[in-house]
Amino acid sequence: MKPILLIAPLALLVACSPKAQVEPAVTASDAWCRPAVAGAPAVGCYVTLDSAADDRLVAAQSPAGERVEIHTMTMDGGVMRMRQLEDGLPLPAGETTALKPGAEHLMLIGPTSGLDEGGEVTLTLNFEKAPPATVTAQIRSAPHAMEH
Ligand SMILES: [Cu+2]
Repeated sequence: MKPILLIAPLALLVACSPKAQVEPAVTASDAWCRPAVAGAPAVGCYVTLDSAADDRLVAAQSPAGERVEIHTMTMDGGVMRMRQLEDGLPLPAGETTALKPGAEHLMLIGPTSGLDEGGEVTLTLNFEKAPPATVTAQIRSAPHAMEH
């Protein structure tokens, strides 16, 4: 019994030691937006985020629209509805968070010019802790993986 009793407090000590500090940093990749059809009030934009530390996407801006909102899709009585995430989108440490059609996405409200198929727009993403990330989003109708 004695050796086991000695090992247990040691294991507790290891478990309680502080984790190595991870610098908050978010990598944004694979950004794309849907083309704006004439008169469309908004278009969806999508991006893949990799966060080193626990963080949160809190805001986004683009020169190609009046404002950018963070949305999610929820089922409501069999109907998919969009809802703004007022508190932003959590980004768990070390995980990949993909904003994609049918799930979390960015909504570019009041799209201006330059949102034609094949074009590009700039998105700036703001995080709770990590420095802002600016990405170039390709304008296309569907993600590459869904074109086949
Ligand atoms: Cu939306």
